[in-house]
Amino acid sequence: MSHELGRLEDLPQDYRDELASHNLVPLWPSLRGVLPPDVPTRQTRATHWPYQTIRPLLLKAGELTPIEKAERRVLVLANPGHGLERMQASAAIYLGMQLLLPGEWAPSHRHTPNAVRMVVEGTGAWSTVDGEKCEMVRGDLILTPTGLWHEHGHDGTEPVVWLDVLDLPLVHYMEASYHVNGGRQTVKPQRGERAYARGGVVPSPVFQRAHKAYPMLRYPWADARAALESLAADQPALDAVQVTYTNPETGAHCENILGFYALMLRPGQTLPLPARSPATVLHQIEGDTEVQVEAQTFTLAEADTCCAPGYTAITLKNRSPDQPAFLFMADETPLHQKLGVYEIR
Ligand code: 1HN
Repeated sequence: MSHELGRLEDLPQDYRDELASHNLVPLWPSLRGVLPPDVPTRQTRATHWPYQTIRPLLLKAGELTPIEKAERRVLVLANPGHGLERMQASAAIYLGMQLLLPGEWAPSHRHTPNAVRMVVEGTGAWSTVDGEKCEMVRGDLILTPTGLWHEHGHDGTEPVVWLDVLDLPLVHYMEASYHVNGGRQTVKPQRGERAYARGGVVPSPVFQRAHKAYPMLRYPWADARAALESLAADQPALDAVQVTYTNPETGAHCENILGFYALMLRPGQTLPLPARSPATVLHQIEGDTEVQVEAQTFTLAEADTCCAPGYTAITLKNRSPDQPAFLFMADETPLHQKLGVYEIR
């Protein structure tokens, strides 16, 4: 049972002033705020960012701001519950939509926050990560984990857009966020997605392994989609047709802080997801999904993105009676699990 605790105003002003002058604060007036009963207070609000709203504004940014003046030309998907200036989708997740125009180059740098890109639109762009040149195709997931050099270029003819997902809010909060600029990388002939394309059959440890923390950097959508279709076909009773993007050498999450997944909803399927402690981001790769988060309902059209706070149940419904829907999902599961605060309610 929680009872009322003393308030700051209950204390004499001269005592409060004296505490402050010595950099001291009484705990009891703030105790319930930092430790609320039963469920955490969340700033994260369920928020929907339709791509049809973002796209023209992002193309306008392409006219207004040359790449040299931006380095990364991004519109940040900011959660109003946190305040837009904080540029966070949830406590640990940053989201941005990035535009690269034909011929442009976003120069090489590395930084402590981990990033991934989910390719949304266009062909001809590439990201070179740690010397590996990764082609960018719609639905591909490309990792730029902590500390690895990365740069983006575009040899095609149409705008290319991708969704950036970073753990920047957390790393910044930890006072551990910084970057280093570098020169154009030398591309080495290596393609992790080919060596590791066949799940159970991986390069042998002694001979072929690169002994890198991140052996696979590009996860082609064609492979993730095929894995989902196989699962759905072979397990007709399976509700959650979902795959996790993992490190193929360890089976662990592919990055340290955020988790990444692809999900298939069968035609007309409704999928309830239990309330779990981590916040969740959903991005529609193909089809249309109705997303219900507490009292709110969003309809995700192709390339739309939304987020939901932790400790909240989510219900997904594929709106098509005859086509599957495919979603990309990002969440804070590895972070919560490593810190021991992960819960399913
Ligand atoms: C970054 O390095 C990229 O490399 C995109 O494309 C977005 C947002 C915050 C900090 C670093 C990129 C970023 C970022």
